[in-house]
Amino acid sequence: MEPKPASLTRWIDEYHNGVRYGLEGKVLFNEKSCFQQITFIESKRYGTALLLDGCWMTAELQEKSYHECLVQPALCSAKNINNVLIIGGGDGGTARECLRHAEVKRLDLVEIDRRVVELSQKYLPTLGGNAWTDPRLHININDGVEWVKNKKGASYDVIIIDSSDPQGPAKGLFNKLFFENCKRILRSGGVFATQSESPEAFRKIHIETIKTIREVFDFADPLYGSVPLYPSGWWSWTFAAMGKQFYKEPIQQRAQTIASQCDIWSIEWQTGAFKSMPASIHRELSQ
Ligand code: SPD
Repeated sequence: MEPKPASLTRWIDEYHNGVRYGLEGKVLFNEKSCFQQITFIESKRYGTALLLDGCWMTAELQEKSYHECLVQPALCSAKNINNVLIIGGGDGGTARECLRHAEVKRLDLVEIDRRVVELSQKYLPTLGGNAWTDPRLHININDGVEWVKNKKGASYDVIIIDSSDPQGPAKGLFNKLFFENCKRILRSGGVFATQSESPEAFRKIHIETIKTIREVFDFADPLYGSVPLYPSGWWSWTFAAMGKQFYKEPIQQRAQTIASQCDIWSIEWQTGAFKSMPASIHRELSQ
């Protein structure tokens, strides 16, 4: 194959704590929205990828290692999944995973930055796929913190927080008041899910997030997986519920219809991922 001219491709990196995480590629689009710097790149290894404020969010050829792990433990285990809420998730990947379930009747997606939705539809169309035209999807360009604050109680069966790191527009999605409002609007038998950062690269935030969610819900547990694009490549998602750990008991029939088309998620994978908490984090959470 002919080598590409050097001017077209270069290393594009996220810098974090003295380490850089990069892809070889070229910038397709770059814009400063009202909220953040939005960049799409074309990479050799993972196809089109999105950065917000210089941090990797997703890439078309590895997004499933994030979106399946955030969505399926919750959607396969909540008592009902009629009404689902996503906060963030403007690239559409989380919505697509939710709408694979025929039982979902309504999906509210609340994204603060309209441009992330518009540009993801243009540059990353495979992420949202058919979700963008699914009549069950209702896109609300709004602040997720305000949305959960203003919502009446018992509104959703599943609440999913698909945020960026806790700075800029996502800062308010990691605090106790926000989690309390999520609990207030979650129906009985419901499951709350959030991305909870890396146990290595964002260790302090990771531990604080789990501790705070545990102060609010009866049960909260992280599961661990791998998202090669993100700092350290080692990532976590935390699930919470009232009454019992619904998220640890997937409903077989629901799970079976989904699992055959998953890249990562399966009941077996999930069981192992919930058991893979690093020993030192286990000790710290027990203090
Ligand atoms: N450090 C990056 C964390 C980003 C998690 N959310 C990604 C959004 C993908 N839908």
